[in-house]
Amino acid sequence: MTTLRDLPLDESLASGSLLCAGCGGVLLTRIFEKVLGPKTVTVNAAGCMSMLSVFPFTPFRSSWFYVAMASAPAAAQGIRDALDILLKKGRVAKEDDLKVVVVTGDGAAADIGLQATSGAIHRKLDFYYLVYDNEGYSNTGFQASSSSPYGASTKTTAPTALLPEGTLLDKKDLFEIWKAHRPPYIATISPAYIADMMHKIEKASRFAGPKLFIAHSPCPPGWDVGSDLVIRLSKMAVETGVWPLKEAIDGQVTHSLFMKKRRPVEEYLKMQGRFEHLFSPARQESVIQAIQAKVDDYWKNVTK
Ligand SMILES: Cc1ncc(C[n+]2csc(CCOP(=O)(O)OP(=O)(O)O)c2C)c(N)n1
Ligand code: SF4
Ligand SMILES: [Mg+2]
Repeated sequence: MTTLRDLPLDESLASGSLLCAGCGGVLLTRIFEKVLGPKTVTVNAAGCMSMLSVFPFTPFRSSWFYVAMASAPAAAQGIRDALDILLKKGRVAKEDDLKVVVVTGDGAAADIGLQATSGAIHRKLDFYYLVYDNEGYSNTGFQASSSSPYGASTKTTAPTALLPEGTLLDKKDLFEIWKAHRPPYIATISPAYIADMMHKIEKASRFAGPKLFIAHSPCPPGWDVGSDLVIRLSKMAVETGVWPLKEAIDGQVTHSLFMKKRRPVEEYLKMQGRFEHLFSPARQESVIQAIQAKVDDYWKNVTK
């Protein structure tokens, strides 16, 4: 019998999942795994990506470890420590060593798992940390997370007559939170810029210690966007300046793409139903301008 494990990685991740067509998170996870190669152990915090492996099937070529939302970095520490002990005792050969990779959603990364993450970075744990940032609790019906952007409608911030704007809270800046811990490598990535992503993974692999990747990850049902528009939307996020592509090596930030001229953020917002209330039935000019101002404010100090 052919199982998903027998299929090449590409086919199995595309065909085997219970996940939605066009899921940005799946695309990112697939490429990430592919670039890192089979000698990895993936530690998966509860969320949509944990639906990829449903016993007895798994699309992963390598080991996969499912863990509670709050605890992925702690589990990664245990696995890294176990591998190091086995290597030291000669029970695992150096060439059989595994890269430890946390795959997590933004809810786990920015909310309930932040404490465990902070501890792991502080201890200089040698691991990769991939956040597929779909800006909400997608797996449970798209409630707001602290990574949901200002003005967005989610299950828990749906516009009402009293609060027509959607959420008025700003997206938590996970990049800066990580940077304050001084890890060797941090980057943002996008499914519309795969070469940039591959280049960054390769670069990160030269460093021992915590390595963060925050990925723009459109969620077609949560963001109310067509599955066929996901890559175009991710490109628009970069071209409007909403999603800066950057990296920080030992705290020094550089942008991989610096645009002299950015598109208006409105072009990005209008592609998604989660921002529809900003344009219909009446245009909420002050909210749209506030979103544009936040993006302009970010870029005004960027020189490299
Ligand atoms: C402590 C705890 N609370 C709630 C849940 C239910 N739960 C499972 S997945 C999930 C959403 C996680 O959001 P995120 O990390 O952003 O991943 P996504 O669902 O977006 O893939 C929730 C709330 C849980 N597993 N554990
Ligand atoms: S709900 Fe969103 S994040 Fe979850 S599988 Fe579907 S598209 Fe992906
Ligand atoms: Mg999420």
